[in-house]
Amino acid sequence: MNTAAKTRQTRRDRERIAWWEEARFGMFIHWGVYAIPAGKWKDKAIEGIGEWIMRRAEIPAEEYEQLASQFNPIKFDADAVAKLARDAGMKYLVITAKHHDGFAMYNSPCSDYDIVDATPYGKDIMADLSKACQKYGIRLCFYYSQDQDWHDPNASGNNWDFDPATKDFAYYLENKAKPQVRELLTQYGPIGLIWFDTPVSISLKQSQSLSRLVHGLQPDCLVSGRVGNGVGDYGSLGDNQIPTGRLEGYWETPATLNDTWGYKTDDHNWKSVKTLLHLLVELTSKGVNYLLNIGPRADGSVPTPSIDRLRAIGEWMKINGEAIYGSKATPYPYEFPWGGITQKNNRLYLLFTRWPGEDFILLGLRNRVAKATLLADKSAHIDVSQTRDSDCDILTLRLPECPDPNVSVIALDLDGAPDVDQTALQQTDGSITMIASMTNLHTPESGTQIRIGESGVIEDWFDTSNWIDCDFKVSEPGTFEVRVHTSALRRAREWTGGHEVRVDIAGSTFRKTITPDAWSDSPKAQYFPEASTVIGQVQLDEPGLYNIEVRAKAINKESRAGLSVSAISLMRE
Ligand code: JFZ
Repeated sequence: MNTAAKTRQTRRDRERIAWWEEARFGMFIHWGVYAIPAGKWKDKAIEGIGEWIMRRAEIPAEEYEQLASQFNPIKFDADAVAKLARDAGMKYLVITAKHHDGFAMYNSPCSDYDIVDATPYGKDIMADLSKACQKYGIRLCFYYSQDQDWHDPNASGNNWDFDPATKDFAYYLENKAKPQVRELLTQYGPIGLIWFDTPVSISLKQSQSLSRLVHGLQPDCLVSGRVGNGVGDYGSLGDNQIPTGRLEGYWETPATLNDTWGYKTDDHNWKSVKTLLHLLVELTSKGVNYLLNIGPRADGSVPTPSIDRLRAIGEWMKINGEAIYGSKATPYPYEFPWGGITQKNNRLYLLFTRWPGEDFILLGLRNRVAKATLLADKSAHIDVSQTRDSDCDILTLRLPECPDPNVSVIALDLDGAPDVDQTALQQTDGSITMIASMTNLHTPESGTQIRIGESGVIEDWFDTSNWIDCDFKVSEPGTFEVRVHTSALRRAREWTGGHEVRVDIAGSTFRKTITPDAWSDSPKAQYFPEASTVIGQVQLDEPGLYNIEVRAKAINKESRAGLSVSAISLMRE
């Protein structure tokens, strides 16, 4: 069962997740003794994310654990960290209690390998953080690596010190992981969620037993989907992953401010405030929580670029937060190049990452719009006019000057719940976009069946007897360039093409090899590359409803992703 498909919820499930759905935006904190090497080991730069240095450099556990004796974060200020989360507009805070390196960043009675017993600092930062979070109204949550533990011979992940053949994961689970989860849920007051991670060895029964343990100790505490095996109260997308189109169910994306979770001296690749706000729009408009990470240094201080960015987001949230908190995903089945849409009660929020200029047209909204309000300047006048043309509803807004070069928000008061045409309509720029979740999937009785994966992209297309089709509506006829878009997936981050497709549209048939004619520069493609392949040009002479079919004539056997179609697009020339 896919966690996110957990739409078959009990009333208890709905009660438990209500605060999290309202929150929409949280702080992740990756902090541990790995902040001491900070990406370097014996003067050598170690590739990859900072908290993985023990594994990437295959540091013997006996050597790595000496770091604890150097860990003395006298600059750590729990109050300042919780206040930073509050000032950023974040409503929950997830901190690494025990990451894959096995070191407990809290007072763990069941292990001496912890911040109180093994470091000169000797204080329990989680006790301080618990008080500070209560003071600022932030829900305290813990990240716990329940499967990988490179300090323990019975956990997964450390094959350079321990023989995998002798591991007894059940022993580890019962004698370290569960006791520590129990400690976290009994020592620090109410906990919002336990963020489990990398379920590599854990069985379904073991994932279920962990979830029962959490709910048994704190019934209101959520369990993240990375507890494994489709268990959990919500789903975790891949790191920094943005889905294609809106998602059903409950999802969260963990994301970095630069490219590492744990602090690295040399990672200065900080995302701009504009990019971070665009990511917030991308995720919230698709119904996905944004869990944005900071990585404190070994001395406990928080890098200034992190602080500056989070404070700037907080300033934006003060003005526009109503479009984020408690909002639900867009009622539209496709995406827009100008930004994203959220909805709450009988309001639509248009979050512009690109200001359209004087006139803005939105198609397919059947509601009457009573009022349009610019959140950054509620006194600004916005002319609203609505017409209908060739059975398509047209909303036109006459816009004021753009108030915020990063993201500006317009709220539309509707005459009822949003009612939107679900057809792929031709937009004012001539484009028509059919994202994967809008297509009809045709699967064979036997063989691998295609499906819409957790990130909204078609997955498991390895069998040529699968095919897809989609209707779309043309309002301005002409010659259209047809493209098929394919994306990397969580399980196959490298984009692969080489598949042979056949496309049938308006009586024309095209055959093409999937190659990257263009790469997407959208935020979602930063960590998961997406390419489009030009299929050909087609003449559509009449306005009206059309259909397009895509078949696979050959699948590249080298590809782990298969024919991972994310969208089909037409652009009028
Ligand atoms: C995991 C950790 O290994 C990492 O150190 C960090 O804590 C991150 C938030 O979570 O990394 C993952 C786990 C799962 C995926 C990617 C990175 N995934 O499923 O794509």
